[in-house]
Amino acid sequence: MSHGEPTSFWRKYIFSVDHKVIGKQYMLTGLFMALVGGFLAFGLRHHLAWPDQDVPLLGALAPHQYNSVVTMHGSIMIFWVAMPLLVAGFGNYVLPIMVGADDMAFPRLNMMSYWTFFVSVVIVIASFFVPGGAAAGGWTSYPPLSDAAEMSGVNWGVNLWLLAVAVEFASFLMGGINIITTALNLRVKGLTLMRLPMFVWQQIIASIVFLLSVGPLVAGAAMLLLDRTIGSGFFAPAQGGDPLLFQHLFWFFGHPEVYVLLLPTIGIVSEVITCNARKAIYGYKMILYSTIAAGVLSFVVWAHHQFISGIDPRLATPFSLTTILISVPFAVAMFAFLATLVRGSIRFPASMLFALGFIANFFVGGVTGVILGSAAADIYFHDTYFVVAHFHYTLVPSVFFGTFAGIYHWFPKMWGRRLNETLGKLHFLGTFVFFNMVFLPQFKLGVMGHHRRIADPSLVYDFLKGGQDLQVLSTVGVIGLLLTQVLFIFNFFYSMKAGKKADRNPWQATTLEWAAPSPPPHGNFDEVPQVYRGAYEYSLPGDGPDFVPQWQADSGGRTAGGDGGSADAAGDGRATEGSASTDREEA
Ligand code: HEM
Ligand SMILES: [Cu+2]
Repeated sequence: MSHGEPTSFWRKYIFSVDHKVIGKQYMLTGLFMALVGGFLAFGLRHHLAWPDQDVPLLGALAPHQYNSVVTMHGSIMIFWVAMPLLVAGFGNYVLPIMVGADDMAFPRLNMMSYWTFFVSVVIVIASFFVPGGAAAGGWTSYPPLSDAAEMSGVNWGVNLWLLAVAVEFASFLMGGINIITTALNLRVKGLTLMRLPMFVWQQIIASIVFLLSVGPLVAGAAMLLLDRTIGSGFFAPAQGGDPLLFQHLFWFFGHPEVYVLLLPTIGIVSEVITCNARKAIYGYKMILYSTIAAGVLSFVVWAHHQFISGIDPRLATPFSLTTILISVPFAVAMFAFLATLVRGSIRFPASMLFALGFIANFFVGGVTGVILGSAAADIYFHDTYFVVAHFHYTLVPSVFFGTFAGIYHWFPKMWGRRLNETLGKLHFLGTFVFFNMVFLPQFKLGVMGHHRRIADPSLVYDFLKGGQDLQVLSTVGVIGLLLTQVLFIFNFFYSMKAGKKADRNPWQATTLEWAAPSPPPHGNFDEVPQVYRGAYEYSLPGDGPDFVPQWQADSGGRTAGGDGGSADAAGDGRATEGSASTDREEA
């Protein structure tokens, strides 16, 4: 665990084993890939709105190129943006400090996982430049489209895509082991499981779900690669194979994966909301057990992606039921967030706005998911823009609203300086308005019956031609959305160098990362902290600050009201604190 402070430039910034450097590496790589994925989205939308014009930089998109762009947009956003930002970026930077550790449990493995990830980035970028272009079988890579080069017109692109995905999974397997071990084994004295900040819990659950779900897809990817290279025929009906098998292997991973992206954001939003409402999170245990239940349930919903793929119709009802059931634990979390706000003394920094924006938008994604979960409705909506709108209303809030909430919240810790709040608020406003402008019209298009993944929009049925205005509206929205991000990029790099200096605890928060200097030195803390209470003791009555941080021994006799995080600290835990505080005075 402990390792000396690095001295050379290479060991300090490039091949670093310090979790903070690795966290930043993941975050910057993820943000860079977001530019690539965002630009591809712009390319798609440009083509859909004005099919006969050239897309800037990409040229006129021929159908097979359109397919490549869709595929690479989706894959990059999920595997090379969401995963490195939410799981690896925040997980690496924030989690060890939150549990009071001086680094991750396995620092060298951690470095290896980042550089393995980096190799996958190089492979996936290279795949754009090989003959035939990048993969074009969809991010789901279903055979037969992905099985033989004749099907999608792409050969090397698909091989490289499969390789890149496999390498990135190897990287995240290492990362997941590190996160779970660090969170469970490196907790400082006093940090019992029920005192863990919600963010730490959500990272643990997400990592477990990822580790358990990824195996089948790695197998599927390997089988597909063998089909393509040595003609094994696992998924080729002519050789006795079955393409449906791949769909099962893919979605057994694919659906849990969307929760792997959602759970860290639930963690981030928990921290931001409770801190800025100055209230203990409502229903700490309820949120915890609900999200564990959702993690378990996520393994038995996958076939809702296959309602019309030719599975036994008798299977549709059980999968409908589990799908609709899984909305309950997430609804519980959302209502708990709302209850946390009730009678709070709410502040609205940019982080809080993004957290609230997450709730509002994710609500739309969740409710439309319940609609699609019903097999009968999905038969109509399958593969229409309704689905595109639905999953973007879940993914964009999780990935971007969550990431932005986290960055605005933890930036002062990470760089020792503060982001500009006015720019942050404008950034939120633009992101919120334009995001809705992009995807709200697509629900209407979907209800009209407009299919997605149509490379040549001029070929749509006549009755859909009236939907073209909605396509244009959506595209104008994405231009606004992308331009708005310039505010963030500027703010990010400018504030890193010239922002207002931040002290240790600029948000008056309670969890351990705020006990460390901003930015934390190698080893994180001046002295090993100790935890005396639950994670969220806010709005305390009496004089002085309205909160007592986890590392403070003496609360001056004030007791937290509210629910949840304070549960075990408010009870008999308190009786032993007298002795704990003497320990601290001696130290
Ligand atoms: C910046 C805003 C975004 C825009 C304008 C956008 C736009 C699009 C468009 C036009 C499609 C093609 C739909 C179709 O024809 O089927 C698409 C597909 C997709 N997007 Fe996005 N997207 C955005 C953000 C995201 C994010 C943040 C994620 C995930 C983290 C994401 C994940 C996907 C996936 C998985 C697909 C399906 C790809 C496929 O069909 O293979 N998108 N997006
Ligand atoms: Cu699903």
